[in-house]
Amino acid sequence: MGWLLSLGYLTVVVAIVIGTERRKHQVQHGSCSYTFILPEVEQCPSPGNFRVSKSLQRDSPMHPDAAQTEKKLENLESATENNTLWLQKLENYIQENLRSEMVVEMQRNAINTQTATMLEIGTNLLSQSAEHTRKLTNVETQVLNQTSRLEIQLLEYSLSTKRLEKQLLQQTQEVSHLNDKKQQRFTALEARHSQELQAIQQEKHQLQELLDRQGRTVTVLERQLVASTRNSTMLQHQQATLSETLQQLLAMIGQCNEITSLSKVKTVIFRDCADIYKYGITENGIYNIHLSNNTQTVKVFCDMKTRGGGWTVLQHRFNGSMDFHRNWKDYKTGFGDPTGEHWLGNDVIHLLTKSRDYTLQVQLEDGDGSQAYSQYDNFYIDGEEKKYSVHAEGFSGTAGRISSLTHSGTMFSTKDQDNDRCSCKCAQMASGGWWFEACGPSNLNGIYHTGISSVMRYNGVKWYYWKGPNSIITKTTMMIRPVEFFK
Ligand SMILES: *[C@@H]1O[C@H](CO)[C@@H](O)[C@H](O)[C@H]1NC(C)=O
Ligand SMILES: *[C@@H]1O[C@H](CO)[C@@H](O)[C@H](O)[C@H]1NC(C)=O
Ligand SMILES: *[C@@H]1O[C@H](CO)[C@@H](O)[C@H](O)[C@H]1NC(C)=O
Ligand SMILES: *[C@@H]1O[C@H](CO)[C@@H](O)[C@H](O)[C@H]1NC(C)=O
Ligand SMILES: CC(=O)N[C@H]1CO[C@H](CO)[C@@H](O)[C@@H]1O
Repeated sequence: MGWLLSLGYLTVVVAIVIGTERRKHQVQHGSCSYTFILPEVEQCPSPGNFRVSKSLQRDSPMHPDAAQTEKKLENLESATENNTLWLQKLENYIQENLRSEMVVEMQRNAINTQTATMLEIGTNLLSQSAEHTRKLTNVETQVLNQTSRLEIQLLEYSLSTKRLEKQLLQQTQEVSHLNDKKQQRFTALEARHSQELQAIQQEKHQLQELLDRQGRTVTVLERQLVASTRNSTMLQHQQATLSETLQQLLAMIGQCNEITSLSKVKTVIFRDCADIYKYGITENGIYNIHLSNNTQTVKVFCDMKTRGGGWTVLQHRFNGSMDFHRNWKDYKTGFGDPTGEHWLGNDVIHLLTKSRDYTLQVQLEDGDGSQAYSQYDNFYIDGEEKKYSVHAEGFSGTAGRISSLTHSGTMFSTKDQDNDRCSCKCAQMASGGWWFEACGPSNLNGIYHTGISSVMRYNGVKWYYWKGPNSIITKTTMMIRPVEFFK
């Protein structure tokens, strides 16, 4: 197609050339050049208003000189026709020549275009390759960048690992340091501990020694204490003997005053508290008395204040500290201390009341603090062979209008000797030792109860006709005084 187009273009060029330059025309085609000299229309004689157009000539009206001119015109026409023909021939020739030339040219053009395209392609390829190289270089730079970055990172990593290694080293060093310190401290501690242990052991030894010493001193002290108590008892004995001698001296003085004769001096023997009182001792306390036909002395409590004084106490209770639920032998010999709660003893009471006529007084106090007494003008008890049978006459007093003491002749009973008139064992039921009948309205040796209660206690301290069976008696005293005390 391109080939046909270029051919067309050439023809047109030739036509224009022909149209503009008639006289001389040169056509250059490749190495050949063609020069044409063309006939000129202007040299021909012009018949006035001549028009180029043949048709116009033909249409114009005929002139007298027209024959000649017509001839000229016909010549011209033929010449023109010849020229034209010639031109046509020429043209044809040229065209033929041209055609072959054109073919070559076309081929050349084609080659040229091919080379151009090839060049274009080459340039394209070159540009593409340049692009590729650019891209490649980009990629390369990127890769390089990445590698460098990686290298940097690697460097950083190595740096950090180095730092870590350093830290590790430092830490291990510190640890080893610490371990060393610990060991040192341990050893120091161990040493201190051992020292402390030794010190403690030494202290222990010292303490043990101290303890031993203290024990020794304690034993020594104990021995001394025993000795001193012995000394004190000895002193008490001495005091007692001294007081006795004092009493004797006092009695002697009294006798001296009475008799005013020193020749009749004899040792005075006190039979009871009344004797002592009569000799001028009017203070309550413990005194020794001598029983008749007996060298033995008996310690008694003397009440020198109550109703004239001179009372020898047989029984006394006031706080329940002494156990009165005892056997026959205890009641026979007596128990307790004359300063506290006690029973003087049936044998002593028998010996006393057999040697003189005695009045018995029973003093009572209850939980409310109210006091009362019962008195028996004549009182004595038999010996053990008659089971210490009681004999009491001449009742009076404030502790009941009826005597609470059992009938005369009632025998004494304890938990181990049942001498009552009951099928039961009163001493075991009512407790204590007493003159139980069956079992009787009194028992001053019963269980010592405290507190106020409406519950009847059969085994309690009892003096029935004073306040009935429910009264709690908190203080009891049985004491005797010779009948002729005030005579
Ligand atoms: C590597 O690439 C980063 C962006 O990805 C850029 O900021 C940096 O400057 C580049 N480094 C080099 C050395 O080209
Ligand atoms: C006991 O008394 C005797 C003398 O009777 C005396 O030598 C001794 O030192 C006394 N002992 C004490 C511990 O007082
Ligand atoms: C003391 O003994 C005499 C005879 O030695 C005797 O007659 C008297 O009854 C006795 N007195 C008493 C209390 O036993
Ligand atoms: C009872 O009295 C005696 C003598 O005063 C005393 O030793 C004892 O501690 C008293 N007991 C009670 C329980 O109050
Ligand atoms: C005017 C002109 O030159 N005419 C010629 C045209 O060509 C023929 C033959 O070739 C000639 O005979 C004419 O004279």
